[in-house]
Amino acid sequence: MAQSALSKFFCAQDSRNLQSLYNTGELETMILQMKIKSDHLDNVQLNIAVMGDVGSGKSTFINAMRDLRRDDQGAAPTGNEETWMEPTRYPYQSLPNVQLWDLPGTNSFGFELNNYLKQVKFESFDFFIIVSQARFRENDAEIAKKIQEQGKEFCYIRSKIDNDIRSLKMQGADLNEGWSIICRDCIINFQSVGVTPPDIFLISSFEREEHDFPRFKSTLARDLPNIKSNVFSLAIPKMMLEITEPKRSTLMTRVLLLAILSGTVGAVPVLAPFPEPMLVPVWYLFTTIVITVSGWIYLRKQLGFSDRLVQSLANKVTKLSSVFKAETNHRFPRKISPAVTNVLLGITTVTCMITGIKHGFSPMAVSIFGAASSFAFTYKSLKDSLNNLLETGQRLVQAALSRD
Ligand SMILES: Nc1nc2c(ncn2[C@@H]2O[C@H](COP(=O)(O)OP(=O)(O)OP(=O)(O)O)[C@@H](O)[C@H]2O)c(=O)[nH]1
Ligand SMILES: [Mg+2]
Repeated sequence: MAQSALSKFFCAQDSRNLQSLYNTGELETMILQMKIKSDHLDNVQLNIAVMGDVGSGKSTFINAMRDLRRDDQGAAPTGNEETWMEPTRYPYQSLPNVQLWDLPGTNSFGFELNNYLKQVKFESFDFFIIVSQARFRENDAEIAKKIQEQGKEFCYIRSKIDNDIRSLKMQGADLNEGWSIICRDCIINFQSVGVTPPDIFLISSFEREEHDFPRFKSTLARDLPNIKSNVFSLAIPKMMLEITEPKRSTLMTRVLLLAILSGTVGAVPVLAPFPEPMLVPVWYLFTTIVITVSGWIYLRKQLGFSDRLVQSLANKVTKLSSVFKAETNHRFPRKISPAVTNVLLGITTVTCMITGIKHGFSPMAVSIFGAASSFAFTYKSLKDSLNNLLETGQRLVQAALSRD
């Protein structure tokens, strides 16, 4: 089920289209096309993982969701002796494009959580249902933490509630109060491990019209669009990586060529020594700056990134301007460091050259040093600029497409 982020949301033709818009510098049109998609995610398939300890009632719950009994054709195998070791997919006909995945019990691989998560391809699921019986489990808390770390959502099902009701009745306890205690206990347990408590449902898979079962089904149907758009937002960085990678490679080759050009031009005094040695640093400085700045303008143009773009998008996408400004301000300290490093590198190089000339180093040696420095300076500055522009483009897309 491993699927690229782009192909999950866009058909092959649309993906190619997005890539070609990006390649031709039409970032704005590309963002608007992605925005249209993010508003219409009806056809996107949602993979819901049903997780929980062995025997917690996952398979029976999936059957109940699909209105099947254990012996019906297509029903998930259930029973105390059944332990299903492979994630298995079951379509949920009540909601289009929703697949319920019956996962092996979280304590069924011997059990090392990270190993388990890897085995079941945890990251490929979009939404999670944790099924737990009788009491809150340590594994439930650990899984919940992992889900929230991914920025995804989940709900918590306390299964076999018919058993709890029976024992409450046998003890003569108040059912409503028993109900509240169970919910409160779950909330406290989630909070104690730093997890924001999810929606909690108390259900019996044998009593599908009772307790919280009907509420669970309607909540899932109601929340589906939000879940999908959250999944879309989370996938944006991966999608952008897929879209930008071919162009990034091409531009990196151009950066290397420009750096070689810069180094070669910087080496001119080696081939034809200047009559005035002090002209060597001036020549170095001039050629390096001209080539680097031209390269930077070229990269910006190639990536279709401009202030006009931000303004134009801000007019079309609500709140984009403020979101973008906030993001930019937030990241400013991190972004300034490569620029400062590059300027310092340039100043140090020129100072070294001048000092070298003053101390009688041969103009040839100074020129070779200048040529090597020209190459290094242009390469580093343009590489940093390229990464910077790609990152800014990505944040722009993220800001334009995220939920308000
Ligand atoms: N009383 C009661 N029993 C249930 C309920 N749901 C499941 N069971 C029983 O619990 C046992 C385990 O149920 P399964 O659905 O197979 O549990 P599972 O989580 O899929 O188990 P593994 O696949 O082995 O991890 C079975 O005997 C079910 O009949 C429920 O809501 N109420
Ligand atoms: Mg099972």
